Amino acid sequence: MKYTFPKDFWWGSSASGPQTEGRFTGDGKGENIWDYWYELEPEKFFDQVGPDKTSRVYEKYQEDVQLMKQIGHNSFRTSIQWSRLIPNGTGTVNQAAVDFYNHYIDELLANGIEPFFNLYHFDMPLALQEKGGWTNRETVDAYVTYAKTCFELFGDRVKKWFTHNEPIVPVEGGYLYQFHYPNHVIMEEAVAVGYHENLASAKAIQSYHEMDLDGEIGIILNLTPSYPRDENNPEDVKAAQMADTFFNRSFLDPAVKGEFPEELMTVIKELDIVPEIQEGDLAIIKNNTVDLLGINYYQPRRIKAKETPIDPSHGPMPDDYFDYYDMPDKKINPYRGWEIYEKGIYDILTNVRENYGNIRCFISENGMGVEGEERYINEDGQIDDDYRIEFVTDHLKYVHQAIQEGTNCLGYHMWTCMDNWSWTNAYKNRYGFISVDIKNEGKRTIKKSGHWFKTVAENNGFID
Ligand code: BGP
Repeated sequence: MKYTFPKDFWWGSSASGPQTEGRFTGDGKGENIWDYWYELEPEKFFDQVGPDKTSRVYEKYQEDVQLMKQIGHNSFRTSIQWSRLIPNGTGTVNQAAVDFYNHYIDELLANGIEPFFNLYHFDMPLALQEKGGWTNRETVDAYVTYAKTCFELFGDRVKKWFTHNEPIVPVEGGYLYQFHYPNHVIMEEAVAVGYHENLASAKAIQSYHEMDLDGEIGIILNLTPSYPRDENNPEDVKAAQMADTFFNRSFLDPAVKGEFPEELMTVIKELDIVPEIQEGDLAIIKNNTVDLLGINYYQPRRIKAKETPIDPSHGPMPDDYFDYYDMPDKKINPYRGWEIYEKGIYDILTNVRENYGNIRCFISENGMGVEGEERYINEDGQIDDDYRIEFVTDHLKYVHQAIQEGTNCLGYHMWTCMDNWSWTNAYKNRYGFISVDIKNEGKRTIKKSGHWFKTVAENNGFID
């Protein structure tokens, strides 16, 4: 069957500043929480590879843009590193960073690749984290100033902006489940972080629209769908709805509808952990919803009613309201430990169509991290990653189906272009269309999937 996508579909990939740029003498970048955590506990990072050693895009961006072009990209997303542009989070702008992002943007445009820029990808400047990071309302003001600086500097050429990538992840990682600095387990702080991220997003959207820059601004959310163990068991269904409320609707509802879910407000009121909501905040959130929604999808969330006792060693947690369900016989990516469930992407797109006004959206991340890919190197030195081609094909079929049914989905960006630094997993699992040999000055080689993606982009679809 032939799968053809809408005209001008965005074919490309996504990445982030902290995972790709690296640090270089004289680049003027300030410290962020990743630089700092790595200094404190390098052993927490796979093979002790830290954020300074990422894929060297800071010096290789020209070569990279050529490679993107070779694999058929018409668009590409990355993020500005706040701590590169404004090393202390507030105050002086780093001219070397302005030059770098200007050159990078110009290079993309000159090669027919539309730059999509995100403002925040898990990378809080250390100076602001020392004052509480997103738990502190002052960070919202600092972020809005940073956002406006970016719009002023680059908004003449960048026409697709995003306020956050996966803003639930700093909530989960930093304040509930200990996989981001500062590794607290305090739900009251987690709620404040989520609230301030939402408010910061709405305020940045407001500023962007006021500047009348002839582009659009959205947010990128990981809309991991929650499936109950048994659809006919009301307790399982309720538990799945709670997980959905905590992890998806806490950002999706304010971003698209301008309001927090009632179920979420009820729970945080019961727990007495409502953040400080100042006069006018809710009106700002209501009146400044997104123009465009980026959807990251990797895996589903399988949920059952709470069966295990609540852990008394800490205060309340979202998972006091549900348990994870280990579904037998699921398809799994063993390297990342994530279930592969292709239809999840269709379910998200359908939900967005039916319940979120069919807002303009696109798949902003989807992909498969595999360890030890060098064992698939063929005699020409290319990695034959047929599993990745299969993964993308199977997901694209469901994206196609959702579009046929009317979903306003405008593109597909794979995570990622070049293999990059995956936080504490560093370079363990590789996601790219292009391999990066970190032991050999970051040498790039296009994988089989990269060549395949070019044909998909050129044909605006594929036959299968
Ligand atoms: C997403 C993030 C990316 C990227 C990807 C892969 O959640 O937006 O930054 O890292 O996941 O996941 P991981 O790096 O955890 O393997």
